[in-house]
Amino acid sequence: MSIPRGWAALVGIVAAAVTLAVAELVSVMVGPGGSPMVAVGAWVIDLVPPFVKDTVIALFGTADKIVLIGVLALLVAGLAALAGIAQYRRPPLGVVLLAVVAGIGALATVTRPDSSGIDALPSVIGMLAGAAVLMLTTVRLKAWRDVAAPAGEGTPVAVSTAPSRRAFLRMVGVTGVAAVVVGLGSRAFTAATAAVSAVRASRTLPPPAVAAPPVPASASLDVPGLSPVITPNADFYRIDTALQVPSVDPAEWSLRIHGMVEEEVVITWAQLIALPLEEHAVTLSCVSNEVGGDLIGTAMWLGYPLRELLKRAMPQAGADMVLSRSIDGFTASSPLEVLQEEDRACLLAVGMNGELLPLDHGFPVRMVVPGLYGYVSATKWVTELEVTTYDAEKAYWSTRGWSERGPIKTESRIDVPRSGQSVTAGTVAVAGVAWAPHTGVAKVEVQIDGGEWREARLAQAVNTDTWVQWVLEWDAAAGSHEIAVRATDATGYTQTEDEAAPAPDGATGWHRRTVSVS
Ligand SMILES: Nc1nc2c(c(=O)[nH]1)N[C@H]1C(S)=C(S)[C@@H](COP(=O)(O)O)O[C@H]1N2
Ligand SMILES: [Mo]
Repeated sequence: MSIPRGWAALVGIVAAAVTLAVAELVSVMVGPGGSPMVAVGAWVIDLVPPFVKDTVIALFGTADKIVLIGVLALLVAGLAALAGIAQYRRPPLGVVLLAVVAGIGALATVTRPDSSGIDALPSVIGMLAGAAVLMLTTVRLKAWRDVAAPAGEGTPVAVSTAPSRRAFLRMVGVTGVAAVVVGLGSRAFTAATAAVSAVRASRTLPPPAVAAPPVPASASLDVPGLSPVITPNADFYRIDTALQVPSVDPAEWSLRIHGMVEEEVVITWAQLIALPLEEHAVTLSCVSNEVGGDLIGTAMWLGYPLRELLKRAMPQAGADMVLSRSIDGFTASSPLEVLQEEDRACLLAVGMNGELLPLDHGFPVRMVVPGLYGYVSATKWVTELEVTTYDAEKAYWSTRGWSERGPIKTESRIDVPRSGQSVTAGTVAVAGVAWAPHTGVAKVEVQIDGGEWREARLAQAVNTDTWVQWVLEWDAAAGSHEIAVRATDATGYTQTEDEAAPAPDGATGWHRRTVSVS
């Protein structure tokens, strides 16, 4: 008895299903641009000549995309069957074929507009998983064949093929079912994100009742390579514990304020955006930011002051903390008195730089607190504020060794010249940003090769809650030079030279950079 070729083809199809499923799973994490299926589909749509497109649309109407997916699926299944047979007959030919097809998927993902290199990751990881399945299952198939029709003379009368057949079928069945479950599950996840993206796109940002003054031109120094005063949303750092960005429909969103309050307050999206919203520029920083790091950005936030909501709830005596909770379970502990300060723009924010919050920055609603690191204040996808005490509750990162309170430390960073950049002797602009959120930067000084500290020129601060740009014209001579920077804030505190790691409450030290001038 010989093993029908159909089994080898099935092995190929299961391996391809695993490849696609794993690729979908990984693209849940790296972003929808990583799905090879979607990217190849889009690629084909771009590539086919218009008359083919028109014919397909004429024939199938709005089902054209389903037809496209169907044709692609048949094509992939055919190639996969071929790969299975090739791997069975002439290993590693099947794996090579699989790699080529997955390679096309990877190429399609990275050549899409606004894609990045990381978009190839799902295809590559999917390919590795598929190749492993292809090789291992082919080995099982051969084990079954060898028992069924052993090489050499004679007919095996007493050898049962059942165990090796069962082992093979089990492997094919389990991996096949797993691939379908994981693949469909991942797609559903991605589809939920797509649905909320569509909801977001269909809504407009409510106008501010209290608009921020326009960012003055004098807040921006004209130095190439310097971080812009307002960080575009697309460039804004993102930090959270969410493997998949939560999909929260604003129509279903509400915030509940409870705990040590006289009056429990529940507010819906419609109620929130009907309130007089305020606009305020705030620099947000991550406590994990290393000296010189880029986990910091500044945006124009639009939201309603938390202090006003807390006034409605009327916190009880003895409460000293607000534990904000995200829909995904993340929590942050902010000092109650900070959120109640009359002159601090602690916002329940819905807008970021003139747009509704992007999904990964907390859509529909997040917190923004000037002067506090994000982990103790900037809860995204926030749904709950519990008024409580530091004694009673610990927030997410505080149970993992980070400080319970996290005021942002005064720091400064050199943006240009960049590390390793070759600089021509003569006048060189040394420039960067400095921040002391909710305090304000008073002075920035630059030191070259351990010499005198020289005062940099500060741009105008947008407000005391934002970082400020600085520049120093440096007459650079040939050779290697070390540049250091330090800021002094409005309280008169000058950044310490002592280097501390980010844990438990923020890095310290002077940012230094070595540049070679020729
Ligand atoms: N739901 C939720 N909110 C969160 C976090 C998180 O992990 N989950 N991380 C916090 C941390 S550590 C930081 S630094 C800021 C980052 O906000 P951003 O991603 O918009 O820059 O979000 C805060 N809010
Ligand atoms: Mo953070």
